[in-house]
Amino acid sequence: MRRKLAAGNWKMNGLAAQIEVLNDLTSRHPTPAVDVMICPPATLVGAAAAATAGKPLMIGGQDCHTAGSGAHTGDISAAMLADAGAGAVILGHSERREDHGEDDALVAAKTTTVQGAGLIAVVCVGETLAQREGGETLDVIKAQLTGSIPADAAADTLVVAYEPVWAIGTGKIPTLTEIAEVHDFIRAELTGRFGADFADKIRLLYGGSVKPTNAEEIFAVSNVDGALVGGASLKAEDFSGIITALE
Ligand code: G2H
Repeated sequence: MRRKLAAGNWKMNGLAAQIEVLNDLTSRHPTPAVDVMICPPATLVGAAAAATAGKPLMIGGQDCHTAGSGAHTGDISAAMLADAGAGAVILGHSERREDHGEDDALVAAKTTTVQGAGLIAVVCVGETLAQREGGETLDVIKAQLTGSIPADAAADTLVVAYEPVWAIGTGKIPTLTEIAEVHDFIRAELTGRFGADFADKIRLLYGGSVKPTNAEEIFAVSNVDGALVGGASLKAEDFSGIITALE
């Protein structure tokens, strides 16, 4: 069975004092029944890994370069994140796709790099509001999955996050039926492309305005194996409620 995963994405939030949230979380959940991950900004990855060493809370990055090292000013490699103590990297988040023009081919290349560095790749897909209203959701998801997950992807280090762009940070979420439709579709697509053994291992996270108050109903949806949480991962009390709802 797939172990559930509560993943927090701090985005571009958090100075040194934010590490206290990790201490609070590990105190509240010394032996969580689900996997717990926090992806702080790159500046805090080392401190976050040090604060959670030996504790059941994985630290992840929010992006990385395709190359292992080299002349790429301002970038960070998967090997550097691993060296700092990260165990995973979020890839292809819609904010990266929008702010930095990341396309599926780049996300696929990053997925290969991240898995090659021994880290978990959390690959994000999701439709815009215009695409949903135009009835294109499943076509968009299919294209993003096909383009962003390389043919030689490893099942053991792959997580897929469905994040409808219009639900991110807006307080709006799709209906539970809509979430089920997309998650079932993603599982079926992975099965069709990689086979059932592969697809059954992949945790499918829902992301977009997940809060302690809506987590339980979202986690009851078919093929939802956890959540990728932005705003509600910044406070220990909120994220703790989401972990508890998943347990
Ligand atoms: C979606 C999510 C975290 P939020 O981006 O990845 O953010 O929970 O704030 O909508």
